[in-house]
Amino acid sequence: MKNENRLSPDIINKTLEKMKLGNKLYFFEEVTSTFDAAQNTDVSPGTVVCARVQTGGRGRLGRKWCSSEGGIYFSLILKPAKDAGEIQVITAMCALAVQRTLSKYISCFIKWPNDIVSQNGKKLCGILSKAKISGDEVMYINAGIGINANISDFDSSLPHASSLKLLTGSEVNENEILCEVLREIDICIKMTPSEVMKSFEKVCITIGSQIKLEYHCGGKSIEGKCTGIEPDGSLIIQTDDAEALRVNSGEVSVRGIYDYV
Ligand code: BT5
Repeated sequence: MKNENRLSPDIINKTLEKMKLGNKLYFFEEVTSTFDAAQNTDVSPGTVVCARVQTGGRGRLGRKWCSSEGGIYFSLILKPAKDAGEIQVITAMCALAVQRTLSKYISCFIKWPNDIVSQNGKKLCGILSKAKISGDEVMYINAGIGINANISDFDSSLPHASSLKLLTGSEVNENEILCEVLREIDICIKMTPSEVMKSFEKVCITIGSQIKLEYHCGGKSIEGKCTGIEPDGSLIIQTDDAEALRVNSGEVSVRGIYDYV
């Protein structure tokens, strides 16, 4: 990879100098997960904890996040306005910011609730937000974002994964992408939750699709058509028996009827 395209803490620091988000950057060559690194670091709202490689990158429900060199792995520390319930909106806001950034490179969409996928349904980014809670208080929300920027190959166990480099045929500048995502988050953060969700809906590939909801508890699955998203980020599903369901990302995973998207 060309040196100028690799993550560089000096370049990131210089670019983010005047911004609230990213005002404090912790950069690591390798961590287990940026969630762990953030736990062991003195973080405040706006802090970014970024790593070139994660040896134990995490997805939802104990899934693994492949974090080899060429990806952009970071946690952004955000202070929520009210409570942990906002976590769904924060994830949506980050997804919107990443979709807006990556669409400058390639046509891409949001797959509810936390994936950015290319036109041909390949996953380019995953987002996982966690609340740090002390007693009754939410201390902060850690928005963890992994973007497949310059990864050259993926394990055969990840047939739905791809990277910007693989899909566009050229390397991308990781510093530009990280800084642009933070700039976009800074814009989205000033929007109301319903404004975020309206913009989210416009680029969400799940809406209007026939999908399968896989419940995390009990192994139940239901098919239906996704008709929209509530201002709190919940998905609205119309099932064949005319009953509209509302589900949140803690309850279900979404699959296409025939494929991943
Ligand atoms: C996610 O989970 O998509 C959330 C990923 C969050 C990663 C960031 S990186 C910075 C921060 N620190 C961390 O440790 N994590 C966060 P989920 O929706 O559960 O998707 C996980 C699934 O995506 C896996 O089970 C694989 O099938 C697939 N997968 C794993 N690595 C991938 C990759 N690099 N690209 C595309 N798909 C991947």
